[in-house]
Amino acid sequence: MCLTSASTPSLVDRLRSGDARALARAISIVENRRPEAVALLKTLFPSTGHARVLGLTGAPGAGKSTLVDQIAKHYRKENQTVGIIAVDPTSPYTGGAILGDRIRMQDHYSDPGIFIRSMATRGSLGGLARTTADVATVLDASGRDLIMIETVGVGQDEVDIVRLADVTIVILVPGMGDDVQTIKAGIMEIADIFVINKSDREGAERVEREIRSMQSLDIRKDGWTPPIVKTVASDGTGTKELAAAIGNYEAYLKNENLLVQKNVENWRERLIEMLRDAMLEKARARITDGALDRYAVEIAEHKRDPYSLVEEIVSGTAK
Ligand SMILES: Nc1nc2c(ncn2[C@@H]2O[C@H](COP(=O)(O)OP(=O)(O)OP(=O)(O)O)[C@@H](O)[C@H]2O)c(=O)[nH]1
Ligand SMILES: [Mg+2]
Repeated sequence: MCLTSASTPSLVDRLRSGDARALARAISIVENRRPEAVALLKTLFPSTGHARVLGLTGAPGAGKSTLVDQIAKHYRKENQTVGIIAVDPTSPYTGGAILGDRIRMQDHYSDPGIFIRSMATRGSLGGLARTTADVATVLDASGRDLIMIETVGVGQDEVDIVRLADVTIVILVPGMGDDVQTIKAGIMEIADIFVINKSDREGAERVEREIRSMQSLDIRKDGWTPPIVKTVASDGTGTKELAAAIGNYEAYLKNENLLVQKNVENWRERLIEMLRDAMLEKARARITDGALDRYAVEIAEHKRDPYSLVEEIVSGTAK
């Protein structure tokens, strides 16, 4: 791939001008960790930092995609361009259900102001959180005003993924038994805004009470009390209120100068992760598959100890 070329507009130029095909191609390069991915990200990085990033997480079927759709439409009316990343870490497939989801959603968006990408790769190289962050970087460089990341809230992966968002929205629904208790504590803690979707169903008040009682036990160190917004994503009820809540939190972040702090913390984590990947890659490059097998046999037979071996590999003296 040619990143810069005098004659034809380069991928980067086309991407920056908002070309959806160039965007899709750049995302594939990054997602698949192709050899040119790092060069591409280096070139794009200076043009990033302008998009607002919303993270939305919640149980399977909570209505995340439907809500994302409503939020996208809302901001499109304000002429903002939108990029959506739908991540499903629970799915081992890159196709299947989520691909159906993507086709359904993309169909729906004849509007070029909305770009949607699905990712469902548990085995993705370099970790799903990192890949998502890099895909968000590409969307940001393409000039999208708003990036939304939708992920199923089931574990650490989601916590890592939504950490890169400026605003994190946790979506709950009524009628799941002991609703709030069944949601992983880690997910509850990351909410900047709670949404009770499917509020047309019985039990929305109960969920609200549960969130409130949980909040009364735990005051956030930044002093923000996450508001609770009730929505019916399937008919758009509550979208305006949600957008207002998002705006309020963004204003709060700005006034308190918390956005910079959040970004610094996020980059600290990401840097460590990037370093870990880079070091591991370097170490792996030094070991052939055959050598790895031989080392494993030698350790299993107690002919050498793994602690010294690791030190030797790191220092490049392993034999
Ligand atoms: N009654 C009701 N149904 C809703 C509401 N919001 C979404 N739904 C329906 O719930 C189902 C799941 O919605 P999705 O938006 O696909 O949910 P999701 O959380 O994205 O699902 P996954 O991505 O598969 O985890 C769909 O049939 C929606 O039409 C709502 O507010 N009320
Ligand atoms: Mg969905």
